[in-house]
Amino acid sequence: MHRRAVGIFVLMLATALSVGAHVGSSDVFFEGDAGAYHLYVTVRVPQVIPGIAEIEVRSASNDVEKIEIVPMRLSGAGSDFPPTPDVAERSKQDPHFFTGSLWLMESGALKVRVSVEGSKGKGELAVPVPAFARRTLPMERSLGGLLGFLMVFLAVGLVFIAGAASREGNLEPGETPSPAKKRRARVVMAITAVVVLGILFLGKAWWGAEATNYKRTVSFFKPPLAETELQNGNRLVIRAKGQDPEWSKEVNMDEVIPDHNHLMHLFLISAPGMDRMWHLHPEREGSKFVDDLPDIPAGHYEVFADIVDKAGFPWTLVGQVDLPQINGAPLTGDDSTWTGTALTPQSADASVAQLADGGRIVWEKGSAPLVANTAMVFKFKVEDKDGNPVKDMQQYMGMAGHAEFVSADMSVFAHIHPAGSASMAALELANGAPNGPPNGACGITDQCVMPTGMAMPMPAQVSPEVSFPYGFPKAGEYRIFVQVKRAGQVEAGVFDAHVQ
Ligand SMILES: [Cu+2]
Repeated sequence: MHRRAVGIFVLMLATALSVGAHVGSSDVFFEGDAGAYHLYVTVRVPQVIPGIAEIEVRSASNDVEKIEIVPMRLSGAGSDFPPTPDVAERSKQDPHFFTGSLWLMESGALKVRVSVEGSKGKGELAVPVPAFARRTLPMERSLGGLLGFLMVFLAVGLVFIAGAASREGNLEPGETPSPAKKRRARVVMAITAVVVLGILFLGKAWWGAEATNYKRTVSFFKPPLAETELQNGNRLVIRAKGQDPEWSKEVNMDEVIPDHNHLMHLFLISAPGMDRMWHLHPEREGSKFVDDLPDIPAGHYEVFADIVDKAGFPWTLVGQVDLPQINGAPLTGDDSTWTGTALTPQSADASVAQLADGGRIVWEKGSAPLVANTAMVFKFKVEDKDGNPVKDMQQYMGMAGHAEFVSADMSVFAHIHPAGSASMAALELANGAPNGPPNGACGITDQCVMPTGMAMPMPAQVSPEVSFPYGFPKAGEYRIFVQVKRAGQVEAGVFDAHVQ
């Protein structure tokens, strides 16, 4: 009952707000190692904060005996002193699967620490969780009616009880109250009514103050917009325009931190249809970002710009831009592009994407339908023109691949890596890099985040198989852009998916 009361209070205070990390896709998906144990972790972030996050952990091996989970701040004060962890419950049907619920008490850059015990000893990892309120949960009308009725009943009852106590409190049984006592009782009732009304008034004022205060603290999480401007024919300028004045105070664009080699990952996707896509890396100039665009046909483009603030909170700035024909510089560095056919519902669920050299990327999709709100592992195999696994795979920005999951209406945009949906910068912070992204240190997975401008060490072999843990947030048509690098060339396989 007490929990329910707290819940009602929280529901009433929560205010309407929307996305932060990614767009329309707030759950966190993760794949990585806790010591000797390979884990898949999903964190279902609550719609309101404070709220309950649902944690799902799947172990790849069957030697796990116990899993403990605890929420903490991602970095800074509080990140070293966790509360007592909860023990995740093992599924009776599936011994590899563990679940638990955690209260997230504050907004911002948090992490969930997962500790594993088993026959191979102990292991630990941390999954970054951007926590933010996303919607209003209005009070149900029936509940409001019931509470209103109870309030009136109690208030009126209190007045009558006070009157009766004064009038008949010290009468003998059977005795009738004197006119003087009746008069006094009426005065007591009037005073009680004034006091009760006063308490109700003060209560309403307190409630209103709390609600305003809550609104002020969470309104920070209104996502900033990407404001674009084209200068000198091919220079795109991107500014973050906070929808709330508090935003620019909280996120200083001068203090964003590099996330897999770049301060910003900019995606331009043609709309509607998504038949063209660019993945670019603008440079920062003061508090704005600029990019000298490559050749781009005239058209309408959706803009998604990923940045990570110094606390490790990932932001996707969203905007649109109408571009004239751009005659620009050739693509350089990590910049890449893809052109193909438009997304149509009929073309849904393709599992093979042809590459320019006759090779292809094959999505090992399996026969099961794609279902929303289900954690999945998306596996892709890169083959040469003879159907053999390619041997020329390289790291692309420190990883075997990058994938963008985009819904047909552009209301969902998620930039995913083999380690999952968390930004690489946040993963490094969560797992103990004290001063932001480390200098070439590798985190819990074998993916290394390198500071901007440093040469990437080329590992001997990058597997021609790349996988991404993710789950579609809602039903509909999606396009998945899978980007890999082969022999110095970035290639994209594009897959359309119908999600139930
Ligand atoms: Cu990426």
